[in-house]
Amino acid sequence: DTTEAQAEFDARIAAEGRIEPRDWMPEAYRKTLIRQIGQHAHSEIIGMQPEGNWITRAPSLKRKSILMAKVQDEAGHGLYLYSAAETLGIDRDTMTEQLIEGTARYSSIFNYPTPTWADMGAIGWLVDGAAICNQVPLCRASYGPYARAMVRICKEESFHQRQGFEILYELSHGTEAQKAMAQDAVNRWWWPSLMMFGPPDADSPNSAQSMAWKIKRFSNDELRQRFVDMTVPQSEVLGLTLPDPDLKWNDERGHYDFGEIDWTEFKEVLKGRGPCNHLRIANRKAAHEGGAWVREAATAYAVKQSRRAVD
Ligand code: FAQ
Repeated sequence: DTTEAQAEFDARIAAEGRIEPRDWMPEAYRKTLIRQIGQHAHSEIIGMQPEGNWITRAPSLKRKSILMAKVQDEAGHGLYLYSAAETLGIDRDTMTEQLIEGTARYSSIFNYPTPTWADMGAIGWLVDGAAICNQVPLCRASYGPYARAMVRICKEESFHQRQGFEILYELSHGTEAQKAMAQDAVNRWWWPSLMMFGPPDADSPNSAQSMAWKIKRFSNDELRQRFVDMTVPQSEVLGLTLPDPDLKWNDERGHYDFGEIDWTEFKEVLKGRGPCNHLRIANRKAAHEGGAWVREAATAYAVKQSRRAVD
């Protein structure tokens, strides 16, 4: 009986319990999770491209091996997240189709280019930093498989953030040209990183319901503020400036004030008109098509093995 199942679901959420794949859940809860976890998985997979761009050009063998490991971690995160989404009744092929056709979203941040090595530092420091702020509370999301996937992902993101900070620290304490390159990367990545948290609370159609379901634990603006507060002191250690003249400590609020985000740019990127949207999808499509023979071979092998098991 649905009313009884709904009451049980509500009670579980109220008691900070976890919803598991076989439990009854409202269809809208399932849909929201498929949307958010799917977008999150796509972000990890598309997010391999901006950094993948530098693997062949990393400045040393050590830097190259660290970067390769980071990009592989991102692939791993994408795979755990696709698996978590699959427990809700959608399959990975369908999600991949949606991504390639352009009907599924992924994070706006991965539509910006990476013209210099310092971008690897800025992505680690700012993009992974923002990802951690957003994702640590998701370790307590009400849906079990998502929350559990987040625990390992957050540990790896913390390491990624440190490695980005270290790249920028080295550059900002290097030659004038290196410091200028680090500053330029920070100038380009700062505002798009703030956009990762999503629209302002007043324009966030999904927040209220997702918070009531305890999928999201904090609002977009709350997490954005947390990120700013965490990052400003780190920028001081780096000796780099954040490109916002309005950024200053507000004693009364106990937070940093910051300038107005360009929401027109955010909306343009979401509509597919960011600097690299076309390239990212074209690359993903080519990789998917290029990998078709691997999927076919794996399926043929699995069929053969299962026949053997029967014989
Ligand atoms: N980009 O009502 P809300 C990473 C969409 S980190 C694109 O506020 P919600 C690690 C939103 O989907 C990046 N779209 O939505 C890494 C919705 O559209 P829809 C991935 C955005 O869901 C680091 C509409 O706007 N992290 O990959 C964005 O309650 C380095 C209205 O927004 C996650 O996905 C955006 N920035 O809150 C990898 C975290 N913001 O579906 C490689 C999990 C909003 O209604 C290298 N996700 N939209 O058409 C979340 O926490 C939430 O989904 C939010 C959005 C906070 C992103």
